[in-house]
Amino acid sequence: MTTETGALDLAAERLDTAQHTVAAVGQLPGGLTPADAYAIQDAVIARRLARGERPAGLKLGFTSKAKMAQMGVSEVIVGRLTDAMRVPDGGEVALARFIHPRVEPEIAYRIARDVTPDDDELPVDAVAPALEIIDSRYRDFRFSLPDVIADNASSAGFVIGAWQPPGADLGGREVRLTVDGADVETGSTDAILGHPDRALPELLRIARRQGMPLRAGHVVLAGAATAAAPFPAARVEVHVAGLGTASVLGTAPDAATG
Ligand code: OOG
Ligand code: MG
Repeated sequence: MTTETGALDLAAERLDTAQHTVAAVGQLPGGLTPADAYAIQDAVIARRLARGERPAGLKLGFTSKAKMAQMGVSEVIVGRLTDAMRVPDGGEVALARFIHPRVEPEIAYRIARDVTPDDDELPVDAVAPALEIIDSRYRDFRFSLPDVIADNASSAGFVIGAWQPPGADLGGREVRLTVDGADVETGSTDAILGHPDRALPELLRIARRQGMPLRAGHVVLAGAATAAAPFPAARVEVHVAGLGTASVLGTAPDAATG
């Protein structure tokens, strides 16, 4: 049975308020189907777009065993990125924007042109190392699969390194996540579904099923290659062998003056 629209709207309002007031909420009532959960996500995104944000792409979640094990979830999910979530490479982000942010190393693909129903694969014109900032709106990052889908897959921010032409094999590359230069997570791009390029058909399949458009210039995040790490007031950097780096500085209010 599907949940009534009124209940879905209420859940969306709760999650949206949690995001922009930076205050965690409890999990949603049980019994939601994945379809209900994506309907809530749609309503959460509609609210953000109504405030002037623009769609910037899509992200996959739980494409690696490390992430599935860390979060106790075992199904690939999709969330939406907006321009308000983007942080320039090498830039700063105030940690006060988030409830309990974590950061993870990712691979980004750029969509070459608007995707149509006739496309049987995603047209990609560039690839880049990337960081994703995730921030569950649920207390203690505790959620069920429908909860996290409804919460836009914990999306909160993203950083894209220098775009490069596609073509080189992105499989089997070492991935490192560093904080102030020290390794905190290490892994391989093959942790992402066996090969990061496998994220693309998976994304196309779910995006189509859910009616999520993909436009020229949109970013696709393939999913973290390692578990996520807490995002501290420090410089966080992703290093992907042969592909480069992307970094962001988390800033906290200065205790002396604030
Ligand atoms: C959900 C987001 C998962 C990934 O890369 O696997 C994700 C979460 O862990 O809170 O972004
Ligand atoms: Mg991610």
